[in-house]
Amino acid sequence: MLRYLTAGESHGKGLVAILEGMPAGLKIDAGKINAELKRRQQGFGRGKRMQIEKDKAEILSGLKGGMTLGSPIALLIQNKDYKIETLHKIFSPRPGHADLAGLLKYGFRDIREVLERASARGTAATVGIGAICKIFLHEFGIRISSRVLSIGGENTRSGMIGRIKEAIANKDTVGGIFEVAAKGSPVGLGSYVQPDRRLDARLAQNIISIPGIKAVEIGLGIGYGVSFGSEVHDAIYYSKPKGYFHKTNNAGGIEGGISNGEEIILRGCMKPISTLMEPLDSVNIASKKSSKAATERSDICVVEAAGVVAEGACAYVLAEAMLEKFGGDALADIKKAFQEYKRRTR
Ligand code: EPS
Repeated sequence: MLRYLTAGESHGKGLVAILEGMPAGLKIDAGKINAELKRRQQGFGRGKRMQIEKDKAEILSGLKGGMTLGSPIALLIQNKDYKIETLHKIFSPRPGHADLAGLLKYGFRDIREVLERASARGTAATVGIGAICKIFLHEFGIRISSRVLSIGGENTRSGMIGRIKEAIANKDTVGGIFEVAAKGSPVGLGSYVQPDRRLDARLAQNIISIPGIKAVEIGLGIGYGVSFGSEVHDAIYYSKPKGYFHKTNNAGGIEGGISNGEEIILRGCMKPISTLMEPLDSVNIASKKSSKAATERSDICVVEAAGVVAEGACAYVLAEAMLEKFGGDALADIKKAFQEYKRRTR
């Protein structure tokens, strides 16, 4: 089935991703992968690193003449800011980052050795994989988008910009909430028969594994916890031209761990970036004396970029679920199975 691995450090030579299980016969436009990488680099509140990098994916394998071969697709995104061997050591872990737990876990004496791989720089690889999955999903009319819902509790455009400016002025950082929507998913992706086959569980895992994400909700999410059933369950209707349909979508397109044919909607909550230019209390790991946490060049707010990464994660899960349901080694076989299923469920 579909699977992927990534490798790479923030200031290493580059990021690598291998995607295996894409069927043969899919046309890959490298420009589309690079457009997604560019989207990930944007948003008000990004730091200086994004002025250095111009992320571009080199496709190393899996394609001939722009068409997939069914073999593993390997991507390489080179780091312009390659300097891992010469960077200074870090001794004061940042509260909120992987620094201290990672140091103790791996037995390092330099926090640098944790943060190079724990860095959200690695999300560029996820976006590259997600872009290929999006190209696959487009063949079936499935489209994924995202938007920022709020930053620091503000949900108007000027309010959100205001919060980021406030964070910049105070040498602080700020988090927020983004929403991802997938239009055009067929009914029947995922299954209730085992916990690890549930589509909502798989989406949640892939979204919460993006660095900095502390909560995920699907559809009405935690809003269900303050409502009566009669107020929130999506009533079912039928008409000849439409087939079965709902007038509301509190379920966020998933019932019983299965896509129900409505738009799939999920939200992620991103904590404020943990590198603060006015650092919090910490402890020097060499002297064990109190000190302020290390300061590193960083971003102020990356909620918009996190939404782009979450689109990629969502695309990967939906592509995997599509391949499970309609699986085949050639795109033409999958399309045939998909059309047949559409006819049956119409
Ligand atoms: C990032 C690149 C990194 C960070 C950021 C994400 O670059 P540098 O460390 O060289 O500035 O800006 O990662 C973090 C803030 C973090 O805490 O992990 C990127 O490419 O998105």
